[in-house]
Amino acid sequence: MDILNPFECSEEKAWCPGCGNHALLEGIKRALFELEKEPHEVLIASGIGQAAKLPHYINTNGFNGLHGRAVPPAAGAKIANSDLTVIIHTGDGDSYGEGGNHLIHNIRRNLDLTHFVHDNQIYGLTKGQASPTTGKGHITGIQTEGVQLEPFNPIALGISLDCSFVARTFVGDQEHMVETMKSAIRHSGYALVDILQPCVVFNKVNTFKWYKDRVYHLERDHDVSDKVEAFRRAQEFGERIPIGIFYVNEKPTYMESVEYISEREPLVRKKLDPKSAVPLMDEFY
Ligand SMILES: Cc1ncc(C[n+]2csc(CCOP(=O)(O)OP(=O)(O)O)c2C)c(N)n1
Ligand code: SF4
Repeated sequence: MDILNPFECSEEKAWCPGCGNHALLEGIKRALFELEKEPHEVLIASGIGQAAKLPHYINTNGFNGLHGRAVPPAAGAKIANSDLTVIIHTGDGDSYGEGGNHLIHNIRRNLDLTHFVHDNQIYGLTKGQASPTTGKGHITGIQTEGVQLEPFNPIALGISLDCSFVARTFVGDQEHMVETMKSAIRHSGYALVDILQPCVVFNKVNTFKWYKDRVYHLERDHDVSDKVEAFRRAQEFGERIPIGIFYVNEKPTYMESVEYISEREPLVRKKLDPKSAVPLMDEFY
């Protein structure tokens, strides 16, 4: 244990040895430490799944909600306390399946949230059913003849919705992952980062080696403001898989663009006056 890192937590982890979540957890602790954040300044919100256990294993504020519902409480916390660094950790099933609607509309709202999707291309916690990112033809215990549907493309979705920051990284490239995490956390606006990770038990197709053999860095001169080129690169997922920051679209955040919020003090700084509740209690009692 690195006693110098205030994000360390001694809670025993309920993940298999070799699960990509271990490297991801180490990466987020390092990213926050290198950004000189303090544990009390950070909130990590998650839903349900193996990925969603992450707030249990890091020393920050945490919110563990319902499957697919990590984004709304994260958005609420940010609106109530804009000083917080709010980070969402979800699985691919959690955010691209059940919680897809929240993802879409929060990309549109552009709150200053960082969203890390642990993409193991499978439902890990519920024992290996296909998720939206599982490849076509992949045989699982339920999809016994192979997945019939085309996989969901989160990078293309983010770019098409003009998401303000869209990136992909891989747990097997720790330097790249930590730097991408730091850029996403520093970014003002909704930052969506798809993080490729193996599930060593239930995904025998997209293994660590499978990813390692395919991922390569987007070129240094990749123009993150070029939406058409970013979209073109987002189509590449097969024998070669680009990782890096695909698209950055600087625009006002929700807090800046909604007058009702931007003109008022965040809720968390308002003085409480318990007496002001009395007329309401009288009215409804
Ligand atoms: C509303 C609801 N639907 C379904 C479930 C069952 N469920 C729990 S976790 C999960 C899938 C988790 O997969 P993913 O989000 O990809 O995360 P992973 O476990 O792979 O990290 C499902 C379907 C649930 N708990 N609640
Ligand atoms: S089943 Fe898969 S996702 Fe769950 S802890 Fe094990 S390796 Fe990780």
